[in-house]
Amino acid sequence: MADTRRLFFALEMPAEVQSQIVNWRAENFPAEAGRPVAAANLHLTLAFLGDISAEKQKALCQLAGRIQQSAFSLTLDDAGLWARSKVLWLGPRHASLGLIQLANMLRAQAARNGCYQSPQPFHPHVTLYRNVTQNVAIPPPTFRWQYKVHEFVLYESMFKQGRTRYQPLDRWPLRELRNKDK
Ligand code: 2AM
Repeated sequence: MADTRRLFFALEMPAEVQSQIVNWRAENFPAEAGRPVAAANLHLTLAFLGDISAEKQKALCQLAGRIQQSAFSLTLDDAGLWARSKVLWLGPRHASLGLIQLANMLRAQAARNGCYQSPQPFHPHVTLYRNVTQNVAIPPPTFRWQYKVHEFVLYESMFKQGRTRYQPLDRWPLRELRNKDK
């Protein structure tokens, strides 16, 4: 499509967590488990926007900038396999209210601006493998990564020379928690 970019809002993952997860993945899954997502591409999507115009991007960025949301902690302590989409994922067993509110706000703003949003409820996840082979066993839930989320990011999904890369375009801070909010 002319003059459109494939965009989504997401949470960045700290580089040290990306590399810990990739090491854990290599130790816990067979090489033929599926197509592993590159370490630098591990992220948690909040709202997928699709291929959108610069005008729509600007409108959605303005709305994103008005979001008043507190920082929150993200714990990745669950994993699962979606057989239909052949995706193996990590996610939080209990998503914080902050995460759900932020995603719901961005998804509602996207929907109101004509970006199709899946009717499925938001299921926060980090995709670890795509095209998963049928018989992959999920390791026992002894893993746990936790980090504080201070901002959310607008990414462009780019496909070049056979590789997908997610390029951060813009970012917005979350409010730091005051003592009385903790
Ligand atoms: P996934 O990891 O579950 O595939 C960039 O493609 C990001 O947007 C991915 O994290 C992807 O989620 C998410 N996404 C959500 N809906 C999508 C769609 N319809 N097409 C492509 N990506 C989508």
